[in-house]
Amino acid sequence: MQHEAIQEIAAAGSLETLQAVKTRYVGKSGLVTKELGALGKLPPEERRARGAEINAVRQAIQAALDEREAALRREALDAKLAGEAIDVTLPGLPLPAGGLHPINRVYEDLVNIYERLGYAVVEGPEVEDEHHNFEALNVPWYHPARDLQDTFWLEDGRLLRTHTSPMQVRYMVDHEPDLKVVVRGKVYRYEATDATHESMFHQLEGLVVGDGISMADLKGTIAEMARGLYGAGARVRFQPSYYPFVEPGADFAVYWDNPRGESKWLELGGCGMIHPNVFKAVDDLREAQGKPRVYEGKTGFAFGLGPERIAMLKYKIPDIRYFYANDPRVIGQFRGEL
Ligand code: FA5
Repeated sequence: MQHEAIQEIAAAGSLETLQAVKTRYVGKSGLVTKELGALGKLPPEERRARGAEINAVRQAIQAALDEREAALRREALDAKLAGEAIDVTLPGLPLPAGGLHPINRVYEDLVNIYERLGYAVVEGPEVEDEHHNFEALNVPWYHPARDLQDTFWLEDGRLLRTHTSPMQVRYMVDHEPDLKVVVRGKVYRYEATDATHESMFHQLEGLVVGDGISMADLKGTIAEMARGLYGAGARVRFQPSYYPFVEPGADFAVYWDNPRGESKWLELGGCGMIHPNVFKAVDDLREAQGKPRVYEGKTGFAFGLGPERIAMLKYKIPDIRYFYANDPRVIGQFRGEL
């Protein structure tokens, strides 16, 4: 019986089978247990020897059971660990990586330059009212300059801002001079699109107000930006221009000079010295809110430019409409480069 039991124990491939073997031999009504129970029927002189014999068998079986159980538990644990192990030598699965849109990259470059110069950076509402977008910027309803900017009107009389300049007004109403701020955000114009014009595009607006701010400060600031974008040798050009909210006004271009021979003047935006009528409109709005009039007699400059132009040259994108057409082949080129 011992021999059979040991064989069955060795053959038990699982803890369940082993448990069944255990029950059959040493369980309450197992074979060994029964033998022990039968001892009482033996004559007393045989009982002692037979008892010792059966006990030895029981101990041998029990020892084999314990050993097998430990082995089976070890195997189960090993198998579990092996199943959970991570093979660090396997090649990883490629994960699709995102990337920054080229316009946001240009914005980051620009904002870094202005933050270094101590400017605050803000955004502002894309849905504007007529007063902030036009009137307060010295563009009354009858003014021919309104024709320069065709506007998307909302049914409630508001509009999609046609430039970031209304934020000049909002920022001055909320802050007292001296101040330096750049505004980033989307603007909208109702116009036919072509390779360099979109109906939704972006602007970066700059505004500096204080005492004795001059055109020289404006030119120095634009030149500093150009150097930040295109390196120490960057050149800037100013040409007289007209915007109702500045006097004098100018358009500025930077010389894009690179070793691949793609050098050219890049018309970037408009700028000028803040028109006194804008300061007056700001003080009127402040007064209506119970704030002191603090802009009369101040001087300042503003500028506004389109980051699309910079991005088109920098990333060799020939048509502005590619930026927003959601063609994955365009945006996909910027994947993973953060
Ligand atoms: C303005 O929008 C003025 N607010 C800029 C300004 C600010 C002048 C402060 C003076 C003081 P303009 O309409 O020229 O100006 O637009 C400024 C820049 O936006 C342009 O130089 C150009 O880079 C970009 N831009 C204008 N229209 C479009 C368009 N349809 N698509 C893409 N970029 C455009």
